[in-house]
Order: sequence, then C-alpha cells, then structure tokens
Amino acid sequence: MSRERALYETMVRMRMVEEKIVEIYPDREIRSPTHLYIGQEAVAAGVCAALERDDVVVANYRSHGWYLAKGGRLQAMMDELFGRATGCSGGWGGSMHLIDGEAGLMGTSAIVAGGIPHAVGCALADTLQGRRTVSVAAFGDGAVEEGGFHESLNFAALRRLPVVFVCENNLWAAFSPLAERQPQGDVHRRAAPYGVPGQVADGNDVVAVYEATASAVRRARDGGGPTLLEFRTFRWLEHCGPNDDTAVGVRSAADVDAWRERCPIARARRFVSDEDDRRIRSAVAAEIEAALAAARQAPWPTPTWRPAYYEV
Ligand SMILES: Cc1ncc(C[n+]2csc(CCOP(=O)(O)OP(=O)(O)O)c2C)c(N)n1
Repeated sequence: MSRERALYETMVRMRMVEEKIVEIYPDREIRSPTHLYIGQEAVAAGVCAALERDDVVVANYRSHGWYLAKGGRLQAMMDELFGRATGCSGGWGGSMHLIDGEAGLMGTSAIVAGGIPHAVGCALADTLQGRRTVSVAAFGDGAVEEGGFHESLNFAALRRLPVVFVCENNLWAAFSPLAERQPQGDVHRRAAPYGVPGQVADGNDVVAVYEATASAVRRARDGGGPTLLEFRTFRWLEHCGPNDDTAVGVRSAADVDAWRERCPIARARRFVSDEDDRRIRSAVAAEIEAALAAARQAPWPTPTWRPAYYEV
C-alpha cells in the first residue's frame, strides 16, 4: 500500500468514527465529555505515520485521532467511551484519558500541557535504558501558555532528549482566540530561546505533516535532540461536544466554513481511486458498527474497583 493511501485511510477512519460519535452522542449512551478532532485529522495521521510502533505519543484530551493513528484498538476505545470494563482505561477514564501501552500511546490528559512532561519523561527513561525510541508530545496552542511546556522544552534541550514537540495550532483555546492570548502567535518560534529547531507547516496537508515529522524523528533518533513542530489547522466543531459552536457568537460561521473548504481529507482524496475510496469507507463503516454493537454488550466496571495503590 502506498504511504499516501495509508495516510488517507487513517484520516477517513478517524473522521468516520467521530461522525458516528456525533450521530449517537445525543442518545446519551456515551456520558464522557468528548472533544472531537474533526478537521485536524492530518496532524495525528501524518505524525504517527512517521513513528515506529515502539515510539511513544502522549497527547491531550482531543484524543481519538491520536489513539487511532498510533495503533490503539477501536473496540477498546469505543468500550472506554461507553464506560465499560473492557475499555482501554478500564471504563474509568473516558474519552479524555485513553491509553494503549502496546501501541505506544502512553496516555492522553485533560490537564492542558499535562502530557508534555510525561512525553519528556518517557524519552528520558528510554534514553537511560538504552532504547532508541522517540517520544512525541502533542498539545494545543493553549498549552504553550503553561509553564510545563517551557520547562519540558528546556529540560529536553538540556539533555538532548529524543522528543518531538507537536503543537496543533488550531487558533483557539475553547472560546479564546490565539490573538487575544499570545502577543506573538508563531508557536514554532518559542523553540529558539532553548536552542531547539522550530518549524511550521500546513497542518491540513498530511504529506507536509509526515515529512516535517519524519525529519524531526530522524534527528531525534540520531541523538540530535528535540524539535518543535507547529502545525496550523482548525477544529470544526465546538470545543467539547458534538455541535457546531458558531451560534454562540464567538467563532464566525464564515471562518469555520473557510476552514471546512480546506478539509485535510478532501485534499488527500486524490491519493485513492473511486473504487478504493468506496472499499475503505465500507470496511470502516462495518468496523464501526461491530465495535458499537460489542460496546453496548460489554460489562460495566465493578463499582467497588479501586486503583492498586489505594489498598497500600
Ligand atoms: C491546566 C489547565 N488549565 C485550564 C484548563 C481548562 N481548559 C480545558 S481545554 C482548554 C483549552 C485548551 O486549548 P488548546 O491547548 O489550544 O487545545 P485545543 O482544545 O484547541 O485542542 C482549557 C483552557 C485545563 N483543562 N487545564
């Protein structure tokens, strides 16, 4: 399979899974707060395609795309959204707290910037233990305003750790636009004070994302230290939940429409034939229906369950 076809398929799968979540969310079978990734698919797809399975990703609560792109199991994710014991986090984490250690998705976090030091810690541990894995910290533009971002960049630079810092700059943090939060909105320029290379690329161009990441990953794996990548993109739906948010009066419908025109999946459609596209979509639709049916039947966690440390 060509790389481009695989990138397209990954994005279509993410989109179709989330479109199904949008469709069923009002039924309240999924009770977890859910931050949808629709519009941003090229970032997780392009980044994860440049990684090996053993490489690590730590992402934020806008997690579904990262989980799926890194190789997490759809069934375990769906079970988690349904709060079932067979979910990837035992049914206790919900949409914001996904994990699949075997796939190298080492967690997603509700704390803005909270996952960044975790990714750096994974890189430190792997380096000390002689493994040549690379860690990715994925976060939004809002995370750049947190101390943890700067401390992590500083420490990773100091120790030349194999970390790729990936900022998904979707220009908004909930209802706050970037221009009202940061005097200088070029996130990639935050790398320079730490002596780290910073690069910006079109986050809706999956090949551009892949290429920028592949070169940062090579550099990290060869001992060259961290890179900060900024991918400009846009979230189509409300910050949290399945709806459009333009009626609220903050983001304009014209802005959202302009970004919908730049759909990363439509842009990559040329990589597959009509026949191929049909095949991909019908296989994904069947996979989603099967996962939903199984999630509805899956067992609930035991209410008396406690984390292991609770008993100590
Ligand atoms: C430390 C912390 N501060 C504030 C919040 C509340 N909060 C949740 S999401 C969010 C916006 C973050 O935006 P961004 O990092 O750009 O990510 P995006 O939602 O755009 O993917 C904020 C402020 C939080 N969860 N954690």
